[in-house]
Amino acid sequence: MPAEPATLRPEIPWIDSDRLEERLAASGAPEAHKAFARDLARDGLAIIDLGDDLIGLCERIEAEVAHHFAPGITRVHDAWRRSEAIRAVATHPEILARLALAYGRTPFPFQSLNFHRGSQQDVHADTLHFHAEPAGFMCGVWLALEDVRPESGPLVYYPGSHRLPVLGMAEAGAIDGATTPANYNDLYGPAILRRLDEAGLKPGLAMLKKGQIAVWAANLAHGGSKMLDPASTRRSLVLHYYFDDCVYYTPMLSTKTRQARRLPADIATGGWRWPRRAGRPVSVPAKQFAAAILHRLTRRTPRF
Ligand SMILES: O=C(O)CCC(=O)C(=O)O
Repeated sequence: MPAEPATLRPEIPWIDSDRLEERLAASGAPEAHKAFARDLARDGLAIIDLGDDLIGLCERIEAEVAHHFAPGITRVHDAWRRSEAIRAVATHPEILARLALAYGRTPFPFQSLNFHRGSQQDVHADTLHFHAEPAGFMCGVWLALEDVRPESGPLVYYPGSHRLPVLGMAEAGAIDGATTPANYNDLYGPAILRRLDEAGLKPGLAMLKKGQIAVWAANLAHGGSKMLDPASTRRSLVLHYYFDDCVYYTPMLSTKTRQARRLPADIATGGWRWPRRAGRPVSVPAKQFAAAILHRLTRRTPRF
């Protein structure tokens, strides 16, 4: 998909803009894509249903990652490097076209997570972990590799919470630059739940069928609900996307004076994307650069 000329790239995602309808009308996009963008703008989560199109890929993903799930391992990071089927989903034209329409920039997938069971992950927004400048150019894509059952700990989310102010560790009460696993759990978790409660937002469960996809906006509060049956499986694939020509960083590890910049991978090429501001490359700390090179050298990604 060709990148838009830099002059046409919006500074805020279309889904966050009061010009969304104007943009959709001018796009000539299929009605299903427009409905997706409207749902994402309104709720912060939207469903992509490609009928049976992804069923075969779901089965291939399961076959390609099954051997990673040794006893005790419930999530696998970046299996895209070894799974052609994950790369095929991550770069699926139907997903990329919807994201490009909703955001107004060209998306690229940079990370994958496979789950065998429910994650039971605490409620959070991805804006704490993966943020961008300009803000909002990041989203999560969740593919059901099997029908989700209520007892398996479905993905939980709070419709409308993407419109709340971004909650960082400082707003949650942490001393600047002092994020630790303990204060993350003690401060961030309760703070986001308090905000959701004060805003009167109620949770929903993503009861997806095999092959259906949920896309969430970066600031949507979400997590994994409690597994009512500990033996149940809930096989799923999570992909994280950034958009071109942005600065990518980790707010949780940033301070008032130091932005913890990222050098995200690009699943489409197996390489990485250099962060940019208005078309110009920005600096990346040597540590991140070295980590990206090491990653590249030690984890071979076959071409496809
Ligand atoms: O799949 C889940 O249970 C939660 C996933 C999640 O919160 C995430 O990937 O950010």
